[in-house]
Amino acid sequence: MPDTTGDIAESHAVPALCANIIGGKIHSEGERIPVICPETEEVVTHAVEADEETLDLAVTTAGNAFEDGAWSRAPMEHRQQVLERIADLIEKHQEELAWLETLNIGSPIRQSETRHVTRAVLNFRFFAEYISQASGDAYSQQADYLTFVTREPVGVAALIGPWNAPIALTTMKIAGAIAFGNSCVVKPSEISPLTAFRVTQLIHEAGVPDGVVNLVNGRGATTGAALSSHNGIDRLSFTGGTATGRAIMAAAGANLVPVTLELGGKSANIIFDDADYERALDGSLMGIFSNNGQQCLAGSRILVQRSIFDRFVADFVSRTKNLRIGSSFDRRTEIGPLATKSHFERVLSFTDLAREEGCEILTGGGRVEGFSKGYFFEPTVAVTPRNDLRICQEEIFGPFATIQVFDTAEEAWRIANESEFGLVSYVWTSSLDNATAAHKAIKAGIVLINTPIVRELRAPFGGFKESGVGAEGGAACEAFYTEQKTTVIPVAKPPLAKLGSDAS
Ligand code: TXE
Repeated sequence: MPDTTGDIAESHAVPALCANIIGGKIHSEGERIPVICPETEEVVTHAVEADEETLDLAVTTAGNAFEDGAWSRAPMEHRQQVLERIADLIEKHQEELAWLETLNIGSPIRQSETRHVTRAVLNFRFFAEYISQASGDAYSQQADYLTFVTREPVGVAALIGPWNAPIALTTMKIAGAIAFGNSCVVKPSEISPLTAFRVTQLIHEAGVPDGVVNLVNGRGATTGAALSSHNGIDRLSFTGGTATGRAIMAAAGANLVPVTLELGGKSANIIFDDADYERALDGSLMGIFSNNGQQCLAGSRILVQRSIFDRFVADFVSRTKNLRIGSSFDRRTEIGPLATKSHFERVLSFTDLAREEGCEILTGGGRVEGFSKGYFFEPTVAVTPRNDLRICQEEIFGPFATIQVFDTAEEAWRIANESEFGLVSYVWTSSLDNATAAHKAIKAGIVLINTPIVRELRAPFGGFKESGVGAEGGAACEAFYTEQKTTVIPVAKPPLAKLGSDAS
């Protein structure tokens, strides 16, 4: 039986309804979508689906708020203060928001508290600071002319969020969009609307004018599709699966709307025999099992150099068997339930596939015993003979690691790059040659050497290949959420042709 004697997080009120919030007002008419707790399998509340008319109202309201200028033309210092206030409010409600996130998606409460909500606070603080430092360019090389380049907000940003880390990832989009003066329409995943609803309320409480941040709920095929094809939006930022990203980019492209897409991954985690062994082991476990394995940057393909392969596999499996699986509300829990029933079934299907493809499952592969309810999937380790198998090519998005042996650095780079994805790669080595070679050889947007994920908000976060288009981060968001304007002024009176006069 699971042990539930640990430090259980205090419970909080669940919003009676995750309504749409448009122009600062609650809109509760529309189809109800049940919100299910993955641990109890109970419906905890409902989200209200925005139909096409409601969605249209949200986009129009965002556009009007932008034109009105109360936010888009507000002094930078004012926007900065309000962003800081949002961060303060999220911090003040940290326990509540972490609890709601855990209730909604099953992320272990300590991770919700120390990673997800903390990151949401940081997102707003980061952009508050960033906008005060942003600068433009000026060119004076051309005699008699001064040319300067400034940036302006673009208008309405459509922000479509995922369900695996909703508060952390969606607030990155909101903070990035509104910091530069834009309005936005936020659509959280229909699976995980809870924290977006509360954060939108806090954003209003902090003093963002009505209409600047509008929240619409709904399924991807209805509300999401209507939002991405709406001709009133000026930018679209999406985090989610690659297939959905493809559809969204096509829809936005029809209106020439630029997109950023943060999509899936199947990241290699390469361990050389000269690595700091304990740190590599710890980092590899974190890389695949954090957030119940539901993360785009999971180090899901573990590659280990031959001389340490057997030892590493034995230690990795032993630590995996030791992971504390339990209620996500227990602060000691390291693995909680997967977010939804259908996702659980999908992850489970990879167990049969792994066996069919000739992999050896060393631990896990099934439903965790001892729970009468909940989508608990066992942390799983499979040794794979080759990298071209589906098990090594498809994103599983669960606590499911494959381990493969390699001999040389060149072989490791080849395997790492043999993927449609290219989001992240992890490399563990004490050799400077291996580290610099990894930097050059690996085709991924982020290369992490001797560390699990570290999110540097100043730097771009985005994937190569099918892992994405564009990036998020300080300068990347500034470029995406603003338009550049070039202004030319003569500083002398250069001669002009006198067309139509006798002197011409
Ligand atoms: O996500 P979807 P799904 C990966 C992961 C997972 C797979 C599928 O491998 O198993 O994607 O997950 C909205 N127009 N990631 O299907 O569909 C939807 O409502 C507009 C990686 O659950 O991508 C939700 O708000 N919007 C990942 C959002 O897209 C649409 C995070 C994400 O849902 C839409 C999540 C449409 N036609 C899943 N269809 C990451 N990169 O971190 C859906 N949506």
